Amino acid sequence: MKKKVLVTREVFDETVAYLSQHFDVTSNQANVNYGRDEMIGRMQGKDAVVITTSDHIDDAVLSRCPGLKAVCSVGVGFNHIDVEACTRHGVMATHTPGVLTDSVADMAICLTLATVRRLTEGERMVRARQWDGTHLKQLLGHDLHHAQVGICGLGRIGQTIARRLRGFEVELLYTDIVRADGEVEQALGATYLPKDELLQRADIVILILPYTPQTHHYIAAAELAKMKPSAVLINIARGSIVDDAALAQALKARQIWAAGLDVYENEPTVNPALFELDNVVLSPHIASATEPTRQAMAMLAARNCVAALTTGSPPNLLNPEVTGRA
Ligand code: 8YV
Repeated sequence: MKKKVLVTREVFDETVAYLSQHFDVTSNQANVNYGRDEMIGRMQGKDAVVITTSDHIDDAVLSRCPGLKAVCSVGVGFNHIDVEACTRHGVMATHTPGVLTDSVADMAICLTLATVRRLTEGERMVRARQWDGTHLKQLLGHDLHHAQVGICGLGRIGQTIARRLRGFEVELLYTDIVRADGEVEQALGATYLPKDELLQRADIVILILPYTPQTHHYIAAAELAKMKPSAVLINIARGSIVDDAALAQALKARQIWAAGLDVYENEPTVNPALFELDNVVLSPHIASATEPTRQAMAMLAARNCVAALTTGSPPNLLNPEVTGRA
């Protein structure tokens, strides 16, 4: 009997074809947005499920899917999976690190430039046919080159962003729960600062750290108050790392100069206060959204799934303490 696998969201045909070589696959190429109960219903009787960051896997879901052996997420972030609950239920949990690092780093630079150079404001003005020609003081922005840029989270993606920024001759600052090795700091030309000092000094603050109970509202009213009035905040990590309401207030009051967001507290719902503001760039969680990268992410998740249900020791396993019940 072929093992049964559910794919909860639309993936690439190649991904489904690859999985179908190994398993009896139920896919969702129509990309129907299953509600929670329907998703659980479809997961029942399956050996594994391939999910995205929009699917939440917790104890309640796992309790209703006793036969499940693996949860394979398409994405590097895993705050949508209760990994400890997976371990309690003997379910392997995997993610797809590495394959998206470069695309997400590119997007960090893209969002930073779009924000400091007010690109979307200008684009809106042109589209609204309100552009009446070039003026010397029109849409004046800030420079990325030679700025003091502070990266919060110097993991794989944070370090790749740092390398990208070298071309802009920035002064590179960083903070993280764990200080990087001296060689890494030297290679990147990055100066470690405690969080508050970084917030006080940076012209541009880029958030690229994992979302955990410890990083919930890592940036809230108190932190925004420490930042320069000319500062720019870029969030390319997870929405709830920033208190959106406090950010909207700080932007409205020009307590900080601008922000660029690719993620939001209650995605896809966006705090309506942000819509009223010109000094915020709003992108719809597309940091890894390039054809080759999303293809690679989907295939890596599929390979994790095949390994989980065959060898019981998939690469990219978030809970190695779970021995595979292949
Ligand atoms: C998602 C992401 O994968 O990888 C992550 O953690 O947030 C994105 O790349 C994407 O939203 C699809 O799930």
